[in-house]
Amino acid sequence: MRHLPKYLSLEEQNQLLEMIREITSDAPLFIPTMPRWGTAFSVRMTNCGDYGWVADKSGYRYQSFHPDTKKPWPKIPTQLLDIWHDLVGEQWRAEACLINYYAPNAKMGLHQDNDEANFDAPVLSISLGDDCIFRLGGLKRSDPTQSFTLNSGDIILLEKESRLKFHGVDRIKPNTSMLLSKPGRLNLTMRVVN
Ligand SMILES: O=C(O)CCC(=O)C(=O)O
Ligand SMILES: [Mn+2]
Repeated sequence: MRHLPKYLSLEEQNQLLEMIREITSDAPLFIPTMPRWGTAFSVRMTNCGDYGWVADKSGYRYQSFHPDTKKPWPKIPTQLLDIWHDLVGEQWRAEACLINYYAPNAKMGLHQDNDEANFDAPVLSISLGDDCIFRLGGLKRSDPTQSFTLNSGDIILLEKESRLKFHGVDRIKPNTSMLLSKPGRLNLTMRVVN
């Protein structure tokens, strides 16, 4: 896994925040639920791009429209596509950008990103707002894991051998950043879907 600490300046982070506000006014955060049991995630989500990742009783999948409004997802803003191209190159086109919002008590269990058709393309993930404890494991759920802090403006890339590594967010460290107007964290995860 590639970790680029403080990749984004404060100005760039604020620009992204403004774009996220516009996206969420068109495509509001929704509450994803676990397949089968219907238990709610602690994270709130929305998306932009050709496809968005959703989770509900019927499963985990990508779809081209918001699960509540049924409207197509907003486009991925140019600034985000520029970051993608700077780090990933021109070979791949980002088709989906998942936006995760973590309130102070939210977390994300250990999982693989494997709902995409192709694992050759990297996954690019941006952290904004409060720090979090990120956990990275191996290719098997039972492999040893290590944890480290992600700060606002950090980018990580799951690529090559690390593309399918298990990962998750143990917890948020509230009030470690002043970027958002209230405690919490935003994560933007860009992926190639098809
Ligand atoms: O919030 C993060 O840093 C990770 C999010 C994530 O792994 C995902 O949405 O698949
Ligand atoms: Mn993930």
